[in-house]
Amino acid sequence: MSKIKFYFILLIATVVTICSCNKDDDKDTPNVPAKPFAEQYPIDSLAIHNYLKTHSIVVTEKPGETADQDVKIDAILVGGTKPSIWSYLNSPTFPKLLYRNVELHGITYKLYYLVIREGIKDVSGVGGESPSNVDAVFAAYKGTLLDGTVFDSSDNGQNQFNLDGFKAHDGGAPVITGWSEAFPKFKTGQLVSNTNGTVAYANFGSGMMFLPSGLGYYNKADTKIPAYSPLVFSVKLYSVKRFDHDADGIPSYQEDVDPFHDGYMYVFAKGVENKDDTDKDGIPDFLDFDDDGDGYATRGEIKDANGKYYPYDGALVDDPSTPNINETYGIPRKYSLKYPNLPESETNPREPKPEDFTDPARLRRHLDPTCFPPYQK
Ligand SMILES: [Ca+2]
Ligand SMILES: [Ca+2]
Ligand SMILES: [Ca+2]
Ligand SMILES: [Ca+2]
Repeated sequence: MSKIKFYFILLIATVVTICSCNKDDDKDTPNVPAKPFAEQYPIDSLAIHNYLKTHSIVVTEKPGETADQDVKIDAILVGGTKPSIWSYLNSPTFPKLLYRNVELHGITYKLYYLVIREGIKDVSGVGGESPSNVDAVFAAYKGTLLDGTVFDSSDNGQNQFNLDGFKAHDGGAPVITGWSEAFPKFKTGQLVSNTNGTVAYANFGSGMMFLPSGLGYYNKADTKIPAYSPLVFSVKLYSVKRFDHDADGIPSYQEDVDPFHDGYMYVFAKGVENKDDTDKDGIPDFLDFDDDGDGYATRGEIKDANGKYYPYDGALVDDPSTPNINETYGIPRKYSLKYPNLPESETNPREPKPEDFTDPARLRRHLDPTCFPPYQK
């Protein structure tokens, strides 16, 4: 079976299931019957709001050590004066409590997340990257229930968590929906050491997620997590692994083609509008090997005259080994109709000016169904 088909079947099969993140074997604890989501969510929402208003945090600052950005959560006692997590709501400085709306299960979840520290880019351009909801992350985390019970944690930073809603693949484990919805709001740092299986990162993003049970395990129970438990995670986002689900040469996160490039891509039922589906065939671009539906595979449409793939946005430096290609050009707009048989080259005097590579608002040619692919017969 082709890789593309494999991925697509996986997605259809699992897109609305709730996966687990290192969940313990739950054979001994039967699941309780599933309630309507619209019935459970208001209960969770109230509990989460109450939690945010009655708990405070202390963050460990130990750069270079595993404990850096560990979060200690304390209940605020009556008369206590510590700032609640809620006091950081929309704060102009970090920590910042923010939320995003997640449309799922026929309701709108308000997913709160706290950005304690924003991951930053270093001088060489590493770090400060956000995963999309279909990438994988390397992260440390600690999961607690609202009563403070710790049900799971990992701080070695070597486990890969796939946010994409598929079953395990490419060395990563699937995660609960809330992780896929919240991790894109955090940013990565830089690997500074990797000795004897212990990794250390600097400048990584850290924070917390407050998940209603519908974005967690819902009615699935185990010995540590009762059914219908809202979940609190403190997280450290170390690094991101990008996928190219449809193997068309464009990483999935760059197939996030809605006008806002919001970092989220979904598969919807046919007939439901999907802003990340260029040709509206029901298959979003990140799973569609012919994004514009013109009968030519995207993979062939993003090659230059020498059969080399254009980088999506253009590389930082021009590769000196390919004198006829300027790698700082991303995938161009429609191929020149004036000189349809000439390679793009900044050295060829007959070559049209490369303005069609540089306009950031250009419609790249693999997304333009009127663009005849120059290198395919
Ligand atoms: Ca792709
Ligand atoms: Ca999107
Ligand atoms: Ca499509
Ligand atoms: Ca095409």
